Amino acid sequence: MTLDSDTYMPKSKAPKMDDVDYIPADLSPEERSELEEIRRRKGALLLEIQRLKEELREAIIEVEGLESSTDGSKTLQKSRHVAMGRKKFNMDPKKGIVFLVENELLRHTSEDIAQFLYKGEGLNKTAIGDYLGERDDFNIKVLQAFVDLHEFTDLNLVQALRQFLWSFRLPGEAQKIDRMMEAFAQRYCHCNPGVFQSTDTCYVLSFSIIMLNTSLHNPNVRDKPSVERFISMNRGINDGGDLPEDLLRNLYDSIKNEPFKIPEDDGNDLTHTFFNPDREGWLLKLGGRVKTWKRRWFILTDNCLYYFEYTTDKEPRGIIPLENLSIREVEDPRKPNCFELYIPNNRGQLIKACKTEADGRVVEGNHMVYRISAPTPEEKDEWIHSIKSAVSVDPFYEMLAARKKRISLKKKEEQP
Ligand code: 4IP
Repeated sequence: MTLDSDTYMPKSKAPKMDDVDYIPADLSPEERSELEEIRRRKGALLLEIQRLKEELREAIIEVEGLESSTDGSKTLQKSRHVAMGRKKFNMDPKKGIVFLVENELLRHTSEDIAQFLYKGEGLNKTAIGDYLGERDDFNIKVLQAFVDLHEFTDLNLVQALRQFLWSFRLPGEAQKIDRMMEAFAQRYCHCNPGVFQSTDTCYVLSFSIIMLNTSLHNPNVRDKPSVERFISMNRGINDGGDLPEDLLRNLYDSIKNEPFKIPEDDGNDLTHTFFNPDREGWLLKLGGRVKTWKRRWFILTDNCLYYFEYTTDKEPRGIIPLENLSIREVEDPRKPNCFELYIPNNRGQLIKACKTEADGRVVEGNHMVYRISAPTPEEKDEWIHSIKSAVSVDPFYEMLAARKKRISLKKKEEQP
């Protein structure tokens, strides 16, 4: 049993000094009243402590509220800045990045910027493509880091291209495309060692696939390549050898079943305009010493303009290679929606072309300009756009050709 230290009575039973009613019997009347006074003041103090505690609690709640609202406004301000940075980026990618870095919302490292572009939240894919396509060393590092964020392991080339071409929009400039596709091919080969003999093979096949996508899914292209044609188009690209037929068949089927999804921020689908500007339709062509307008079926393909008398004709009446030609809109007093093919800075040269005479002989063309009239202003614009794209595609085909040459040279070097 434990005893109360004050009264030496069993603890449970011992009256306590704290008990409001307890007054020891041996106290004098003065001591009693003093005790009562102490108890009264003690009660008052306890009440005061209680009140202070309440007050303190309220103050803490208030301070916490204040702190969280400061945090809230900081967060709000930060997200406003981020949104502003994104807007700036979409208008001018470089300025957008500078803004985000200056406001400490983004670190100026190629990895951090690549992450930001890869997440792409609120970013225009054309702007991402523009930034990644820039030529300076830092942007090239960002491009590298960006491409390295893509995981291509165990994906076939079409699946990898789907992922890659969806993450930004390829810019229209050949050099930029070259850098990006080179980075893609390197990354793909790194993730999938042994699939291709070299990154050149992967690069060339990637373009072959992108062009196949256009040919198969662009309604302007009538002549849809068969799988056999696709296979034969890619003969010898595996460092001189052929790629396995099964692989090419799989890639072909994959594209045939599902076209590439290409970001279309500005309403244009790059693969339809840049890679393959093919188009066909009826146009009027002005010809002859005595000028006459002839209705001809025009086909734009392989960087050439072919014209036929009938859509079913096997042989064209004329072929105009577009290399070195320019195109301009012109007003004609007799026909609407006119445009002209011409040689820039021409000093009396004829446009290189050929045509079939009435007796079947094929002769050189004799035009300084080809004046053409489209049925509607819209068709005129579309033809001009397609022909311009066909002309601008040139450096790009040269680059592809250079790769192919490299592959065949390698093969020759390897031969004893
Ligand atoms: C012909 O007029 C056609 O306009 C030809 O166009 C044209 O050749 C001839 O030019 C022109 O004389 P007629 O049919 O009235 O004879 P197409 O070949 O489309 O029929 P181009 O060079 O425009 O094709 P010349 O320069 O060959 O006379």
